[in-house]
Amino acid sequence: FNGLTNNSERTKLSSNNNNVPQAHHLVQEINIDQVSEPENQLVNNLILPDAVAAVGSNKFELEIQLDLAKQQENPKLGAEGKIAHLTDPDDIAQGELQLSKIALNEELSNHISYNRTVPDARHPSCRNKFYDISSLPTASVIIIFFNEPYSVLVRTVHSVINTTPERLLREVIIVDDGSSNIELKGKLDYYVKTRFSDKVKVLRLKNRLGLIRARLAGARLAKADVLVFLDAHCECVVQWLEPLVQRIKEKRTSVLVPIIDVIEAKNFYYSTNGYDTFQIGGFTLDGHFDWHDVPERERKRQRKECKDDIAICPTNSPTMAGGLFAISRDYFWEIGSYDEQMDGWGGENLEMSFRIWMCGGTLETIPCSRIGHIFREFHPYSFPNDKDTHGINTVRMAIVWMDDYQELLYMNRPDLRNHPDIGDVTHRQVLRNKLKCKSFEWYMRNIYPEKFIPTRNVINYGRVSALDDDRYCFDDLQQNIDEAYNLGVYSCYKHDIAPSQLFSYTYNKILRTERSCATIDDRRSTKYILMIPCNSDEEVGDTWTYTINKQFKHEQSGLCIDRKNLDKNLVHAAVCDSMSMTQQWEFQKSKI
Ligand code: LR7
Ligand code: MN
Repeated sequence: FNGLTNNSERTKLSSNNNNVPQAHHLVQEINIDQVSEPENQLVNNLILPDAVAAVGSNKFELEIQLDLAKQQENPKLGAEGKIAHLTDPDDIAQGELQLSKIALNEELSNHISYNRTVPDARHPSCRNKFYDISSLPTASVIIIFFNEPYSVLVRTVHSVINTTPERLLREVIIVDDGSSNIELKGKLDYYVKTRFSDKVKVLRLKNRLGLIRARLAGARLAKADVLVFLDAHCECVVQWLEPLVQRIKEKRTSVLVPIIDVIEAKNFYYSTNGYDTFQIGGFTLDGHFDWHDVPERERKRQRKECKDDIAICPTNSPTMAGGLFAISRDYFWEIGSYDEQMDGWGGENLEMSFRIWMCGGTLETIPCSRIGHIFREFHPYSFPNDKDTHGINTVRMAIVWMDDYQELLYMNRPDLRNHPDIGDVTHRQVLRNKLKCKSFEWYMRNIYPEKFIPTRNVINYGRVSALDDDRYCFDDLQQNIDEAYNLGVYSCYKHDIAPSQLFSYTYNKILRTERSCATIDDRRSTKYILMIPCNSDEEVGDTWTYTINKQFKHEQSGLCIDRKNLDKNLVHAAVCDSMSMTQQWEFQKSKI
């Protein structure tokens, strides 16, 4: 269970771009002319070729030597992906400061070897797999970055090279999306030239184009059979690439994601959560990616497809997180690459997920491929013109791909309705026609049938208001809805249904929101109504009767939802009383 991931994806945009530390006083100016071509280029490890030693006085060389010296202080720090700690009080303070400013302990990263190992977190069956390297497709790995901490980025490149058979790795393309951090300029160029073979290429974008166009720029340069995209803060588990390219060899139109492990931003701990508990992707109707357990439906399909070993069977995933995936290069372009007019960050992952499924491809998690990703509590950068690029991109996606389901997005994000910055999406609609893609309804019924739709298979939906008093509507009271929370009441919103007040009562007699189902919390003397996370109706046992007296009666306990003696605006379950006004509720709809 990737506990951090939901929060990471849903993190509020933060804008402390100016605070990105540029502490490397040794770099005064950039002069790439000083970089001499080494004759003897080494891909792996940090052995200095003679030709490079000769330019040891170069200021970048000096700085790199200092970096390496730092890592030599404790060469085993963080090895095997273990928790790492700084010891020097100044370093510790510096790390704390960076955590608060860029959501990552850069100082700690600077002390950990570029070549540290991570644990082999794979299912044991993966180790018995044989891959015929000489017959597999080759890969171009594309790593985009914007003001990424230097040592984190460099470690990502080392990790890719250290864990990949030479023959399969055609090239690593690192794309600088207009970073301002000076360490990522001349010093990085010098490092790449002197420490890596020309397998590693640096592509510089003149201006910041956002992650979607940065990936496109990298893809245009790539030459291998398969494109692999990675975030700039990843570390790979041994043999991560083979199962991906193998699968693409078997099925050209499969788009593949590894299991994504969590690397902790504060201590670089590589946490694996066991090998058989990985999750797949879903989405929420406010336009965000989220994680879910593999449903029984998919397990059934796998039992047919991979009789021998279900645990490592390719696992269909309705969506992907977006940052780490492999796709045939030809297929990437055939299927419409990306929507080039998407700016900044966000939305492209759901767009690509829906497009792949609707237009004839498959999106699969490959369990024998595992990659760690550093999850940060907030974004360390601000967004172009401070726009909500995630929201805008998501509307672009929804107009093209979601058909009538678009309305559900606006119900959950009223601010995105008729947003002025959406731009034109005609070319993407033309693409959808050209590729003869299926409908979103088809996608929902066949690829993500367990997803609950608040307006489908329901007896009623809308806001739930006290019968006689519109100061009381069911409301989540802005609690964290990714976890269990207590049902509350709040003033009914007048004009539209507020997302926090959107409830459904299903044919299965479940009282729920998009993501939570109502049960009773009987751990305390006051029996609060507990809303617990649920994806499908099958996940919760509790049912409710809507009585002739307009009560919600809990069938298992016989109690009714009551707003008497509100405590912190929370309702509770009480003995049913058909005369009590505080137990009477009705669904209302306005403007939907
Ligand atoms: O303007 C930018 N230009 C960039 O080049 C902003 C970012 N970037 C780079 C950045 O340096 C990083 O390498 O783009 C990459 C992704 O940015 P992150 O790491 O800030 O994003 P994230 O990991 O929080 O977000 C996830 O969702 C994004 C939606 O647009 C992207 O698809 C990210 O790739 C994606 N990350 C993952 O899927 C990793 C797994 C995490 C989860 C969930
Ligand atoms: Mn990331």
